[in-house]
Amino acid sequence: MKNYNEYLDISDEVQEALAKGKPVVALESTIISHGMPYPQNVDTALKVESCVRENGAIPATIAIIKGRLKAGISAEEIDYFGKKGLAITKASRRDIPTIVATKQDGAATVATTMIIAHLAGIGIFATGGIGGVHRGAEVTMDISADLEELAKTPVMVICAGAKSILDLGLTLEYLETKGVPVIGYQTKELPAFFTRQSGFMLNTTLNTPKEIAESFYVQQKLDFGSGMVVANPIPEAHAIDSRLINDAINNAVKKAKEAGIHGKDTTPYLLNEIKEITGGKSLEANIQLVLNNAKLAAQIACEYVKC
Ligand code: PSU
Ligand code: MN
Repeated sequence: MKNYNEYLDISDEVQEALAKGKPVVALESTIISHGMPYPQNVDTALKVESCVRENGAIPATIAIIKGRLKAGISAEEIDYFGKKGLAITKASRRDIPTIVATKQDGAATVATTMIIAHLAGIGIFATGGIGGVHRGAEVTMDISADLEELAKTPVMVICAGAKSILDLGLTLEYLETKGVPVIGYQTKELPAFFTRQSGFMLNTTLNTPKEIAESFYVQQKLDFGSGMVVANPIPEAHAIDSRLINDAINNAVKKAKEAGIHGKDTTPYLLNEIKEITGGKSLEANIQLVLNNAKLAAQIACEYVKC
């Protein structure tokens, strides 16, 4: 059996699936603690795991618990993360060494989930939205560590694009510079999380899970070392009217600026503000798009094991 990293614990179920070459899908935990309120966060995380199973793959929710890097956590542990919410440290790459050394808990962002998934030998990961280049980054330099991770860690991230709390144009430019493929799943346009469209056209569109899995396989065989983004638009029935959501986002961004919110608090602050402004509409859309991504990720994982 593979000699895993000394700080890593892989659940029995995930270890067995990996050993047998079964499809596995990684899931993040910051979306649980920082992305949604309790109890919807726990309910969603458990539903997402079920959705992965229903579509033929094994889920591995990823987190840091008492300094251990975990690939595959229990329903009790998901509940613990959901209840503690913002009191858990949001852990990106820079935070991992100290959290592990001091045996703390950490919620895995997209960057950290990619790192732990890769250590565990999991290549496919589903979430809601990735971090990116924030609006005003030309002054604040607020660029999510998620983008740099995509540049250097070979994990595929299936998401609903990115929220327009970010500068989506600059986010795409950054990923292009770093050589990260951004594949539109049955779309020519980058989806903007709550909406199917953003106005930003993509370089690549693929229409089947098989084509996506095969593209990722080639990227691995070429040993590029970088990740891949699969942008999967929110189902039409759950999309939010773009005028409504853009107004909410613009107001939230303005309020964050006035309140002096910065650094890693920015994304959770904006998500909560948008939820308040839309009267919970954004939360329902968020839940639906994560489920939609989990389904596609499981389908891709099922094709990937055949490559
Ligand atoms: N975008 C969302 N929901 C989220 C996040 C991003 O729509 O929950 C979380 C993810 O965990 C992502 C992190 O990795 O926020 C990015 O934070 P930052 O912008 O501080 O890098
Ligand atoms: Mn940031």
